[in-house]
Amino acid sequence: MSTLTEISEAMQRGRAKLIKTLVPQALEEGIPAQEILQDGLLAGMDVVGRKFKANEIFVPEVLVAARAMNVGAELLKPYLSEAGVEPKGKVILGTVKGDLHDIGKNLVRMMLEGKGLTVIDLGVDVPPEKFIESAIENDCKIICCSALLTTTMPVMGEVVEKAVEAGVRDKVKIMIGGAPVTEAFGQSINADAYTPDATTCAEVAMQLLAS
Ligand code: B1M
Repeated sequence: MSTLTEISEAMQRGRAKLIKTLVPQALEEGIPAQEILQDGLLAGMDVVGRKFKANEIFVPEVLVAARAMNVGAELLKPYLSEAGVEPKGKVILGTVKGDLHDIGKNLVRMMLEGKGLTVIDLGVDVPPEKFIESAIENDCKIICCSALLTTTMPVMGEVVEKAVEAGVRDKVKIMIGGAPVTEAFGQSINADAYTPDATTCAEVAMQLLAS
């Protein structure tokens, strides 16, 4: 069995300790960090997601898988970041109110930091006004919102509305993403950018800061 398959299977079983051994092993084998993330950790998480949907596994199993995912992602962090980059700007990041999913958000954070951006991570379950208050307080030009539930996606629209109400809509770019989010949804709420994954999010954030 290849190390990537082993990582995917360890992820599915939530074996964080095994992930701690397998990820460095894969790196030693010369497998690129991005491949370990995509074809090992995320491939395993994908199976977890499908089983969760089919009621084959339940919240506790998903939580241990999520813990294993975070352990693996932390190990890859230095390899996914560009070494020695100078701070290039500040970004507010959070998962919107009502939503506790943070694995994707944490990956977004990792990629933004990898580009040399300072990330103010507000965590999960973040009310719309908190995004705006923090952006004003910290003089941030970008707000990044993550949502994983169709029921919490609309909160991203509220973030845009709160920015208008606070009179800062022209000073701050609002970026959105998360599995159920689409380009069309982004346009419907007047977000500045929708990106499908963490890497693209970091690239677009850099472009927006330069514009
Ligand atoms: Co939840 N959950 N969950 N869950 N969970 C989903 C999202 C679901 C699709 C599962 C399913 O049914 N197939 C489903 C949502 C259905 C829907 O709304 N249509 C669901 C549900 C229903 C629920 C609960 C309601 C279940 C319940 O209690 N009955 C509940 C809600 C709790 C809440 O938030 N209030 C719940 C709870 C949980 C756990 C706590 C058990 C756990 C979260 C643990 C944690 O995050 N610490 C969990 C998990 C792990 C999942 C699945 C299995 C995996 C999500 C994940 O981390 N994926 C998920 C099924 C799935 O997505 N296949 C599911 C890996 C992660 C890297 O991907 O977050 O999509 P993702 O991030 C991607 C991109 O989306 C993008 O970048 C990343 C990749 O590079 N991205 C951005 C993310 N944010 C971005 C922001 C950007 C740009 C890109 O710009 C700012």
